[in-house]
Amino acid sequence: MSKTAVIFGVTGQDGYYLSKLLLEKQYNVLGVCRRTSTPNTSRIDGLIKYNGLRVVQGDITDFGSVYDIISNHKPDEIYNLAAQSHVGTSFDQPSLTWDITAKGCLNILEIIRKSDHEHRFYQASSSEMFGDHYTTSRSGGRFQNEETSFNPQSPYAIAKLAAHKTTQLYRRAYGVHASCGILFNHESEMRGDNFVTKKITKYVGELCNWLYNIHIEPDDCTELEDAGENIGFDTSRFLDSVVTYTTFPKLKLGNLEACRDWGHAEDYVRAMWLMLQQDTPDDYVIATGETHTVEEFLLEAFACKGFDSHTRFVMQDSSLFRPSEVPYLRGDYSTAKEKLGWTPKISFKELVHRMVDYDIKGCQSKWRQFT
Ligand code: NDP
Ligand code: GDR
Repeated sequence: MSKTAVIFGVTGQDGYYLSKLLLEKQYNVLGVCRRTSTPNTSRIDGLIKYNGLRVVQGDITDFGSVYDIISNHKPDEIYNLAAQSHVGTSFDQPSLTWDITAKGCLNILEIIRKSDHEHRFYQASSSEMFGDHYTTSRSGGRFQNEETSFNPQSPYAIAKLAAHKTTQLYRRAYGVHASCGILFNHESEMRGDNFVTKKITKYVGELCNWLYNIHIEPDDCTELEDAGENIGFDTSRFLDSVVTYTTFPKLKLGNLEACRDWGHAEDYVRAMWLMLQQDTPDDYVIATGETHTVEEFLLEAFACKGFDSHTRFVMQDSSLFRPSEVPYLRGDYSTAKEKLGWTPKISFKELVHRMVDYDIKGCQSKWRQFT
């Protein structure tokens, strides 16, 4: 008989990839969506229409709706991906972040504890919980693994750590089959627009379409001038028209020095599922073992479309720096490799190229409207 899984946070990036994976494995998948005034299901509309994903309305901060969903559907597996997941936003909305990201997890666990059905539970923990802590190897390399201590640096990370500790407590004290995936940054074509990787790849996508539209090849950007917040292009060499000067807005970013361990979400949801297939619940670091600065991500995204430099397209904006930052993340996923047989398949370079290609295609229809 098919298993039933409930996914909180089904409308997000990971919700899309996890639903797809579980549907391929013949699960009955029920996704929980919160009520919004405009539809929030754009990522999963195809899965609903063609692949049998069912959705139900509910909000993780509302105990009653979470209770109804779990007791009515008696899922074998429950994945908690729901969160206010933007670290920068958590500094502006700490209370909301706490309610969703910490209290929401407690709501689910409390219902599982009182249920007479056996549910396996996955909690989406985060490498942000390490904050500025890391372990140093004998050779001097820095990394984080399951033994590294936590020192959260944002309201988001504090809420995630509370949820992580609560999940461990319910496992230890009440015997709940609950596992935490301590996932490092993972991105994809489906990444939310305000995370740094997507901001960059979307910008490259728009820029390429714009340049093609005025007949300039990316590697022929010799006409560029710096004009404050815009890049000026003298198009007289390319266009016959009288109007020969035009501008394109620069990409505004914050800290470019932070190091992140970036993988692809498709690989990471596989690890979530594997955790719930183990007889004994546990916590696992999921990462690639490589780290790159934000600037390196920028370089790769521009270089893959033939730009020899990104610097003239980018300006730093002080409002995008965070009050406190996580400087360095590089995960050691040896435990997951040994116990789950998990390794990442998609490289940093492939990740960046896939995102840029997707965003170039995505912007084409937008530019067609104007041509
Ligand atoms: P997203 O921000 O893309 O998705 C978050 C999901 O949570 C959305 O479906 C959102 O719904 C839902 N949600 C927010 N508030 C509520 C609420 N009150 N009730 C019900 N659902 C709610 O995140 P990702 O998919 O990238 O990440 C999935 C999880 O993994 C998150 O918990 C995140 O914190 C964590 N994580 C992510 C990492 C990453 O690099 N991506 C790394 C480590 C951990 P809506 O669409 O309506 O906003
Ligand atoms: P992060 O991801 O905070 O690591 O959290 P994000 O992409 O937001 O930031 C990564 C790094 O880039 C720097 N940065 C910027 N970030 C954003 N969003 N926008 C900018 O303009 C910008 N400029 C520079 C940031 O300061 C940071 O150092 C992600 C989320 O998915 C969390 O939910 C998850 O838990 C962690 O990854 C692991």
